[in-house]
Amino acid sequence: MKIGIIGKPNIGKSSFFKAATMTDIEIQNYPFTTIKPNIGVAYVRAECPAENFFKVKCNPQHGFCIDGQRFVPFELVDVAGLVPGAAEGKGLGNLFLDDLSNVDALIHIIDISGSTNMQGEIIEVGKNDPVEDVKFIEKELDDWYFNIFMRGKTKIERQLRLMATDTPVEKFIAEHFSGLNVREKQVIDAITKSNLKGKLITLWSDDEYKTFTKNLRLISKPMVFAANKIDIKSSESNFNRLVSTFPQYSFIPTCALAEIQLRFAEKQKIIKYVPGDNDFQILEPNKLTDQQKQGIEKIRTIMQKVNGTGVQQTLNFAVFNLLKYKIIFPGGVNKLEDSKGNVMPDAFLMPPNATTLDFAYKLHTDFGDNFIGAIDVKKKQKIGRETVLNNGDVIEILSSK
Ligand SMILES: Nc1nc2c(ncn2[C@@H]2O[C@H](COP(=O)(O)OP(=O)(O)OP(=O)(O)O)[C@@H](O)[C@H]2O)c(=O)[nH]1
Ligand SMILES: [Mg+2]
Repeated sequence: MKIGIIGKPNIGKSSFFKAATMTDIEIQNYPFTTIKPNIGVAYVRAECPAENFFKVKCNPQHGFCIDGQRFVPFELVDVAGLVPGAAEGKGLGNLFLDDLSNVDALIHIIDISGSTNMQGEIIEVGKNDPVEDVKFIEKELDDWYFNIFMRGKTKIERQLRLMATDTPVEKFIAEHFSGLNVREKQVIDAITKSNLKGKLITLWSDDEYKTFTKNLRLISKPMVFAANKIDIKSSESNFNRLVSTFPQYSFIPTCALAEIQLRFAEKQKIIKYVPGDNDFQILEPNKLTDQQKQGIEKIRTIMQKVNGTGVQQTLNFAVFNLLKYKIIFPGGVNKLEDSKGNVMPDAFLMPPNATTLDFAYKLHTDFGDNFIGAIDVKKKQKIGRETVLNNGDVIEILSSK
């Protein structure tokens, strides 16, 4: 599972990425700092059953666990900034959207303070309207899908003519969009949502092509908005305006800069901070200058206002709310350790409809092929191969080998 970061230049995409992945990448206060994509590991935060349910200490082999909060890894991608007209080659163009073609969801970062213009140049705070930022990125993404569709339309129509009349069009459309990770089910949903069910593709109007590709984009690349730079004045009124202008979207106030500072201070053991918490504790007040103390208290004030820095909240929203993924832990009724004695060492992100059998295959092909049953370890109950798993389940797979 992979999530991409998108937005216009110079609004904090790489800062968000750096905070989430703790990798040392370039961040500057001018547009187009990032050209080549940054790819890294970010984490989703969830209750760890080891500490919270079984009351034992765990030893994660991937990700980590702090105070009963498990951090499970997934891939995050940060790309160059988009500017209006990117589809026609403005700015760096939109070729780098290819770097986002196989992501499952997008985090759209906005400068909520309105202190960057459409090209990402610094302007007076509040002079740019973030509502326009939402609109133009949507247009660029819609153009991206529309242009891909139009390039393949003739081929899709030809394929349909060659096939039996009842061959479903979604098969060919999904094939055409396979580079963007689009699945047949998503094409069917987009056709239904566009009221085009049963209408021959050759009879679709230009507007219907547009509606369909927009819906396909929304379904196959669901998006959450991070309203970044919430620490700057005038952000609050902009935030409220965005929420009322786009009631259909989800906006999370973020301060990527604060999250970077907190994670660094935590690394240096100056503070105790668990990513996603809405507060932190200063461990070594003597190590801080008055100025540093003031700075860190300013961060606390922002966190209290918007319930944390918003970075972890946005990552969690993308994984659990947009994609509806679930975290499943392998374990045994009689034994929570692996062969090396690590307690609940693994945690897997599974798609929404994943069954016990899917999980068996995720663990090992042999477990899937030789599946004879499974146990819900928390409930100590047998479950069937077709049982759809719940977030936080601990599952033991029984196999004949
Ligand atoms: N005040 C404030 N500044 C921020 C925040 N997040 C990022 N910045 C600043 O915004 C500027 C741009 O940050 P980047 O992370 O490089 O932005 P970007 O969107 O990756 O920029 P490009 O790669 O050029 O498109 C830097 O000066 C950051 O320090 C924030 O939450 N608050
Ligand atoms: Mg960048």
